[in-house]
Amino acid sequence: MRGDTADIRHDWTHEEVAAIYGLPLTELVFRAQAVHRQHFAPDELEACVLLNIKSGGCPEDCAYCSQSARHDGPQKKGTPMLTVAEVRTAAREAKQRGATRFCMGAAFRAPKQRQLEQAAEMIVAVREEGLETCMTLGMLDEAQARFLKQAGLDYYNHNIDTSPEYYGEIITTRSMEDRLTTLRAVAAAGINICCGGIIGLGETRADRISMLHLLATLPAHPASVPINRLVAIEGTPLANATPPEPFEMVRTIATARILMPRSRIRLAAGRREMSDEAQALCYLAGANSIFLGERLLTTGNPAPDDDEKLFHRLGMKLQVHTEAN
Ligand code: SAM
Ligand code: DTB
Ligand code: SF4
Repeated sequence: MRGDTADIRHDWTHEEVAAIYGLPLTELVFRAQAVHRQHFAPDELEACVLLNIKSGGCPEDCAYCSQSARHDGPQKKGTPMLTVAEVRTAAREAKQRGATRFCMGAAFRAPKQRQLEQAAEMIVAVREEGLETCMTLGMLDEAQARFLKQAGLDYYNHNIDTSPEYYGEIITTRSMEDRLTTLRAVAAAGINICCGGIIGLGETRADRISMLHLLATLPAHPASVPINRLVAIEGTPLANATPPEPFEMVRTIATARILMPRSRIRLAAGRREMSDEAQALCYLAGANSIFLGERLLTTGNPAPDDDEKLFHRLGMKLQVHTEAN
């Protein structure tokens, strides 16, 4: 067992994770909320804003993604990287909107040196605007991770996406081991890890349990754990995937909260497609982070006004300060 407090465990067994996931929903949510309150205020949400700094034309074949050059999705073709000035403007707007973290995504398999240098300039600009920085640029080696750390990067997002068993049905152009290698490089550079997955890819409950088990048995729990609900996109192999049952999202989030008590669990992509009631259950189950703003990377997110109304109805507020701002 490792970790800084007695309730942080890295030795969860598969059976334990399955037993938690399968509890009666009322019991599961109760336990998750009890754990949540030991570490976080129950009425507070972290708000992150996403920006696609390089869209489309990606050589990878992730079956869910609109940006793969291998599918006929809306972002099959690539566009150039944004300028630092464009990124700064978007970060300023995000800050005004109440976000504390700015997450920049690029449709890369792995960044080239010139692209890393541009990313470094963006990190500096976003920090100057008073926001935490997060990037997701595909695979990194240790030298690349150290370079981003030196530029001031706070978080790196790299998801495992699904279970090791189901992974090959979703992505064939890079392996789960490749992903774990990048996560090790990011951790070695001292960058906080943001790592989660997607629900609704056609996986089974056993796959969801296995994905959670892998996340919770990493050498350190990811500081942020995004749980995405598949946004089904026309032209991708998963365009007609059956939407996940809302309670499976709730169970996944509650189990993540119990397994990784100090991590920020993010109700990530897919909120626009969820009812207010389903979202509220996710917050009750321990989700305490969201993407704010009308855009994700290539798809829509709830309108900020609608979010404000919902959070008001639920009596929830956005987190105001972080260490970085
Ligand atoms: N290209 C980089 C990579 O994949 O590592 C970074 C960007 S990629 C879009 C980041 C993550 O967003 C994916 O790993 C996946 O978990 C999530 N994602 C992408 N498309 C999605 C979709 N349609 N629905 C839900 N989540 C999605
Ligand atoms: C994550 O876990 N979800 C975000 C972020 N990390 C990069 C991406 C969601 C993308 C949703 C589909 C789209 O907009 O293309
Ligand atoms: Fe490329 Fe990332 Fe989309 Fe996969 S998820 S196709 S790596 S942009």
